[in-house]
Amino acid sequence: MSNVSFSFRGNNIVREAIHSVFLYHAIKAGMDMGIVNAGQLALYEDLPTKLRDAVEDVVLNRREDATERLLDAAEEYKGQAGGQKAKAKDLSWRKESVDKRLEHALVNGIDEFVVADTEEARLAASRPLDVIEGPLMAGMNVVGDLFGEGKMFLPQVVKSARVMKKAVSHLVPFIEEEKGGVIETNGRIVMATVKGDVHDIGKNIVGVVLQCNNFEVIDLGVMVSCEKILEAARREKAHIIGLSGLITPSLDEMVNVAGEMQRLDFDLPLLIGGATTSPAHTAVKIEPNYGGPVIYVKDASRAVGVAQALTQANTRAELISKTRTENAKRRERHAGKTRLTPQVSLNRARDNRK
Ligand code: B12
Repeated sequence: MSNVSFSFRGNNIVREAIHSVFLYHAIKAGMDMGIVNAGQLALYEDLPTKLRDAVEDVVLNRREDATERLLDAAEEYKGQAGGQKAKAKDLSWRKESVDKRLEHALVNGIDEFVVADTEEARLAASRPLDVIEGPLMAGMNVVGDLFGEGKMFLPQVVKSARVMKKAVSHLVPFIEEEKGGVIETNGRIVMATVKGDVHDIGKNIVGVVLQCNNFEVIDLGVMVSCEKILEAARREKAHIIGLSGLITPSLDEMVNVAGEMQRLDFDLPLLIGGATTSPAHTAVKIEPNYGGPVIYVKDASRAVGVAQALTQANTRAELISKTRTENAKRRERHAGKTRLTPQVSLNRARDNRK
């Protein structure tokens, strides 16, 4: 990547802006591989408008005088530290609310203050888990949106994930502390991120929270094949299987796991979670493949209630039948959506007006 900005050697702010603008447009135009220095990459969204416009004029060859204008703009930044370094020194964001500071740290991959800020948020929250499901998840959603829009790049998301993991590991002991002294296990859960998917932050949080509520969690890790998951469930005599998935292909893999559970005569409840999963997909695509209970779980807090209800004789049947009814309703609604009667023309519709 750095080749495209070589003529601006010594002016790191401009070089980083060129990298970021180039990547943003090249990826949109179909580029699917590049070698970048993640430490020398500005956030497209954060580039000063004047500089971004000047760089875009050059990269996209938008105007005759683009070169002169970029050379002029570059003068302003000569000799200054690169964007990332300058940014690290600019601490004005430290004056914002703690939620905003956590978001800033996640988006910019800054781990320096994240433990202190997470602690501040924890002290203000009623439960440590609220910090994860509140500001930290909100911050990761901003990261996800910027990434989805092509304004953040994978190396930057990796940095965000590291910051998130640091925040979560600060909170884990406090989540564990809430557990109290009870040792008796509520049940055994085999959890995995499905084959092809590497996302594990959410799954790990769910695992910790379940353990803190006296569930024995057998975490098989990420990219786990269906065979391994089902083998482990049989071997460990699990009471529940939990699948996590965050990318679209994982949705199909979950359908596959459900089908295999049916084929191999499983009857364990199957919990479905992760950012791309949904109640609708669970009801429409996954449940019809498996005769056992299939339950979509939105977050770690809800996972505990669902797991408890499933492992207690007096609540199990009710939860299962409630979920089946809800899933059936979702399927009906979905079928209604696809069974659209052919649309009439605008004039016909107007004629039909009463
Ligand atoms: C961090 C991140 C990464 C990190 C992951 C690091 C790690 N160790 O996990 C890295 C950089 C490695 C990464 C890689 C990729 N990512 Co990514 N990533 C994200 C991001 C920004 C945040 C995910 C996260 O950790 N969220 C915070 C946690 C706490 O939330 P959560 O996982 O949803 O978990 C909660 C609930 O869902 C639930 N839950 C989760 N699992 C389970 C399981 C059970 C059983 C239960 C009950 C509940 C439950 O409880 C949790 C806590 O409440 C998301 C965006 C987003 N908004 O989610 C994109 C996102 C998921 N990634 C995306 C993509 C495209 C990718 C890549 C394909 C990019 C690429 N081109 O290579 C690769 C995937 C590679 C692969 N094969 O898997 C897309 C997926 C789009 C899609 N529909 O397919 C997203 C949505 C970003 C986007 N908007 O485009 N990514």
